[in-house]
Amino acid sequence: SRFCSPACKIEVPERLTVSHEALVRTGLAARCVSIAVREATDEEILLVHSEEYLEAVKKTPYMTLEDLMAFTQQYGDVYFHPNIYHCAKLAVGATLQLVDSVMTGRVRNGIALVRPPGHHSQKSAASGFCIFNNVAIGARYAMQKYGAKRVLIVDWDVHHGQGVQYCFEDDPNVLYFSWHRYEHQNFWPNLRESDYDSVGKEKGAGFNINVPWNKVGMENSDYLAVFFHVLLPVAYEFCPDLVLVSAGFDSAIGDPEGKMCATPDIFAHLTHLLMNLAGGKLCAVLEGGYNLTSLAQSVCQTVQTLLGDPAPLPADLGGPCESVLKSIHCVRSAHKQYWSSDLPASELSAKSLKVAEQKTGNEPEAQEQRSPEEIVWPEPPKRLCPPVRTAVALPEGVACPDACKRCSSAEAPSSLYSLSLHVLCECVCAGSVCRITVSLYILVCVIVCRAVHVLICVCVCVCVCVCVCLAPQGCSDVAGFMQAVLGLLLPLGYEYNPGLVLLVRMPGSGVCESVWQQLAGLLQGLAQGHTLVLMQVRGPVWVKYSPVNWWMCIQDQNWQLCKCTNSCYQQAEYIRYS
Ligand code: Q9C
Ligand code: ZN
Repeated sequence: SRFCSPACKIEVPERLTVSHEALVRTGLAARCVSIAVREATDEEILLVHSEEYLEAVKKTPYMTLEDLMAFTQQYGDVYFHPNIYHCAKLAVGATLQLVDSVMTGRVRNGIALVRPPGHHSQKSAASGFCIFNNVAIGARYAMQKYGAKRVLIVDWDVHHGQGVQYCFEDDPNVLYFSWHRYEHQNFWPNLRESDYDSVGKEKGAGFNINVPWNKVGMENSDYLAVFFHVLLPVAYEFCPDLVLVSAGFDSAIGDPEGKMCATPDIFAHLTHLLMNLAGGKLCAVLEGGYNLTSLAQSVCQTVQTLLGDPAPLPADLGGPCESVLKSIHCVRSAHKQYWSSDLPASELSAKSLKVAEQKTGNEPEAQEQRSPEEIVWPEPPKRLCPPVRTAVALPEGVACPDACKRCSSAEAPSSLYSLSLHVLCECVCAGSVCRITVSLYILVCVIVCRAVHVLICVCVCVCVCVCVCLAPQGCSDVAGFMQAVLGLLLPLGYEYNPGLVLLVRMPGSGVCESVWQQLAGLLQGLAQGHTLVLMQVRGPVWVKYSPVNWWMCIQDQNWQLCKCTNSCYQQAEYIRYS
């Protein structure tokens, strides 16, 4: 239309309709609670923006087209349609309704599908399709209204949310993380301050984290590597009360702005990895995303994970590319003095480094020659949606934990019990051959005895065990333990892509409950959530596993994923975990 300048052609209403239609079509919308939107008040908008700017925007619905043009030209890559003030107030209002719902505990988490986006807008300026800074206002609102002490903002949009950075750069209560296409400052918004060395100012030094993508075509393994080696160690140390996600999906494959190659299913993992923070309080707010197919798929992956369904198997991950390793190294160096997570970048998993070496220098730039419309990728496969989250096999007299389904003694197979112990015993003998006939990859993580000893046994097919010991310092070293989990165990696990995660918690392992829960939660991003946990509590050994479908398979001693279908569930009346 005549309101649309070329720069804004891609920020279209269909972005919301296709996303919502996809949620309805896949049955995900029906599993969500819809929250009514409202307009934000002036007072709320003024949490971030100046009075002059708000008053100026307020006048735009009444301006002539010429005046609108002139008004627009003060800013970069943004357009003022006569309706946009109204829409922008609704976008902020929807974000705040979500923050209310999550902070009051009405819902655990959620996503606000809004337009216009917000992360580029500043105190007194619109920018990059953004009028009001939805997420920044959301953060201030959560702190003011609910007393949130620390808010983490994760900006996975492909652009730098400079508006959010400016808003919080001297504020140690808001940790802002953004990765963004940068290409050594050659990509919009071409700011010097989008580079890794903008770490925040004064009291806020260390609370602004920029990860520049200096090449296009970044893949799933690049995104995960940045989460494992940069964001998550700091996020865990920061210990937020609330996580806000500037959820732009222009970082997904097929996007004309981002030109990246990460597939929509990666957002299931990114979401999962953030869901253990802040007691699960997570509000995602839509920012960019301009390939309608990729956008809708990515939104569905995010929502399905927020609903609690296990993440899909990560497809064929390598290590991060050389350019990303450099960025990771630079960011970690710049932040070293502010955070205790100071593993040097050279301790990235050996395999990652090897892959990176092989790639050095001669990155194919194939995607660059293709126009985004020509890029094709398979539709993400249907994900598991197990009706029971956690089943437990308990000795008599031990109470069933909340939200778990107890297996009756008939269901709790002694064969499972002995088989699992057998697996354990075989794996504990480092380097010995696993004699069980397992055709799936199994990632075994064993925590043994007094000193915190993490033993990761990776059983490759039928035989070989690879064992790694780390963090033997003892139980007080929670930070060291989490570092080992994030910096080594998870990257290894994701590359290895097991079909089952077997977790063994020995008594007196010294791992405190909260750290144990984090470990178990994080590892459930692997193997489509198929986790088998062996625990010993005061004497009798008992077994806890999740999702439920595993005992059936193991009871059969057949170990076939395909056996874990709905027919398993029908044999017992399982409760539904909400
Ligand atoms: N090739 C968000 O994603 N540049 N904003 C457009 C046209 C501005 C993106 C240049 C991109 C702004 C929220
Ligand atoms: Zn963007």
